Parts: sequence; structure tokens; C-alpha cells
Amino acid sequence: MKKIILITGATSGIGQACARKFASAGYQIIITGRRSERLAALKVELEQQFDATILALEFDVQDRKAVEATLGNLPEAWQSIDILINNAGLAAGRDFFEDANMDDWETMLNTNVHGLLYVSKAIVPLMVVNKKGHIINMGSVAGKEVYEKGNVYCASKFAVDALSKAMRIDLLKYNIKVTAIHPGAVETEFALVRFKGDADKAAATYTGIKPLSGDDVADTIFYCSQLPPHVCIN
Ligand code: NDP
Ligand code: 8X3
Repeated sequence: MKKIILITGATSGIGQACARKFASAGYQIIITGRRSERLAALKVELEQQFDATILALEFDVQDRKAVEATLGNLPEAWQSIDILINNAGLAAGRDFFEDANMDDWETMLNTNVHGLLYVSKAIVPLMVVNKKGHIINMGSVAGKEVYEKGNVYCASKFAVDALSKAMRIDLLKYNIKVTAIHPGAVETEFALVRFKGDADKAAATYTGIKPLSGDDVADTIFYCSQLPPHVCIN
């Protein structure tokens, strides 16, 4: 039987690269995001290129009721989820603490922390029943070190790091592995989103460095997901 993976934030960047990587390896994939046209296009691409079976689900991870309604009512054939990648996330703005916008802060916390919790709470019961599973949370180097004007984005990723450790301890008894991935700069739509469509500011994020690509991160995630049951890359 084919394995099933659920990837949040599959319409772009790291999540989209993961969808391609796992499709090429024969997984059945649940792809999620808010942009339905992109989900539809990716579904067609993966079905045609890899003969993959894809379920596309459109919802906002910040919306607890929508997450519960969608993931709490998965078709039976899709409930036996082997891997969950909690990838949906963003930075909104890059400002000194005293200048930053409260709405940006709420968006980051609601997406990167609350969204991860809502999705995990919907999927963990399915893994508990099966007594196996692997949850892969997208942290960041920003969840390990704080940088100037990173304040609440960094705090949200510190929370992802702490929650990954907490989930790993609590879920071990069900043979559920938890891995946190903490990349440095990855060239995706992340900077464009952070700077609210300002392409010059976004491009400057990557000036003078060779950033990671979404494929680099997807390769790392794939490696972590293929290890024997007794091996967990924390
Ligand atoms: P992108 O902007 O390219 O992709 C972000 C993805 O998250 C999109 O698919 C977007 O889908 C989804 N998303 C954002 N908000 C929501 C929401 N409220 N509900 C549902 N889906 C949402 O950025 P990346 O691929 O770079 O980012 C992926 C993850 O990697 C994030 O958690 C980010 O913090 C983390 N990360 C990124 C790094 C980088 O330098 N790029 C480095 C380290 C970590 P849609 O808009 O369709 O909803
Ligand atoms: C994204 C990487 O360095 O822009 O998490 O915070 S960084």
C-alpha cells in the first residue's frame, strides 16, 4: 500500500518542493494551502508527471474551525497518514520591536504557532490509532538565534522548536517520531511575502549569499523520513 503524506503550505517554496519529492517517490499526497488555483495546478502536475494520487484541500491554517472541519472529515482512504509536514508559515514585516505592526505579529503567531497546533491536533489522533507516524515541523535558524528586527517571527519559530521537543516526548509512546527542520535562508516566496510584495527588498535578502533552495530542504526532509523506526533525527 502506498504511504500517505500531508504537506501544509504546498502551494509554494519548500512545501511545493516536498510535494514533488514525495510524489516522485510514490507517495499519496494531501496538499494544502489557501490558493486554490495553485493547488489545482500542482495536483494536475503531480498526477501527470508522477502518476501520483493527490488530494488538494484549501483552508487557512489560522482558522481553527476550518482546520477541524476539513482534516476532521478526511475521506476514509486518506486517514492513515504516515507523515505530516507542518510547513505552512510566514514572516510578516521586518521591523524594530517598537515600530512593528501588531497585526503582523498576530498573523505570524496565528499561522506559525496556532496553525501548527490546529493541524497537529487534527492529525495526531489518526497516528495514535495506527501507533506510528512522523511529524516534521518547519522551524528555522530564527528559532535557534534571534536577529535584529526578527522579534516575533523568531519567537514563533522558537515556539515551533519547543513544541517539537514537547511533541516528541509526549508522542514517543505511540511510536510517533517528531523532527524539526531549521534551515537558514531559502530562496522561495518567503521574502516577497515578508516584505509585502516589495521585490527589491525581497531580492536584497539573498544578496551576497547563495541561499538554500526548496529542493535542498525537501531532500533533507525526505532523508529524515526514510530512516528505520528506531532512528529519529530530532
Ligand atoms: P513560501 O512563501 O514560498 O511558502 C509558504 C507556504 O505557506 C505557502 O504554500 C502558503 O500557501 C502557506 N501558508 C502561509 N500562510 C498560510 C495560512 N494562513 N494557511 C495555509 N497556508 C499558509 O515560503 P517558504 O516555502 O520559504 O516557507 C515555508 C516554511 O519554511 C515557513 O514555515 C517558513 O517560516 C519556513 N522557513 C523558511 C525559510 C526561508 O528562508 N524561506 C527558512 C527557514 C524556515 P498559501 O499562501 O497558498 O496559503
Ligand atoms: C527564515 C530564515 O533567516 O530569514 O526562517 O529568518 S530567516
